[in-house]
Amino acid sequence: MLRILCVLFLCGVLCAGCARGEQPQWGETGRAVTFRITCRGELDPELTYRIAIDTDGDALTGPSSNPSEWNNLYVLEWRNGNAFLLAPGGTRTYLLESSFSGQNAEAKIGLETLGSPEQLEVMALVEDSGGNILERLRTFFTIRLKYQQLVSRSDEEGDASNPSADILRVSVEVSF
Ligand SMILES: [Ca+2]
Repeated sequence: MLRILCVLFLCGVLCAGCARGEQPQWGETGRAVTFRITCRGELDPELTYRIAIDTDGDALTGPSSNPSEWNNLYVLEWRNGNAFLLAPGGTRTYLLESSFSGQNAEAKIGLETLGSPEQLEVMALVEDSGGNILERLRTFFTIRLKYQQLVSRSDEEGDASNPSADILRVSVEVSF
């Protein structure tokens, strides 16, 4: 049933796009960011892959590695292989422009959706179905959207015993 609803929703969005026939405006309004997590092994849809996104512009106060402290942040997460964006107010949006295959989970988000910030502080972790944290970055990292097109943070290989949870790299790429 959920699958059918998703397909209907997808068709609706695609048709709406065709009907408008508008070209995206590039520059500030057309910018998007693509978030990508790469793991040592093939991704497991039973695990939850989560990225906290802080947009307050203060590089000293990025997301902690404790998800219970993420209530005021945007959170991008892949559950059952599907990508969702949770906004600070609690709104949950299914992300069409996303993928989950092989070692990579990816999702693209328009910058306007995040309130058009100039900078992001990013933290990533992997949880099992019981909410136990299997892997996390040591610290958050920062991308200055006006000046950096791609920022990649490497993580130690083998620090998580489950290869599907072992993050090797998290990257954030700006598209214009
Ligand atoms: Ca790792």
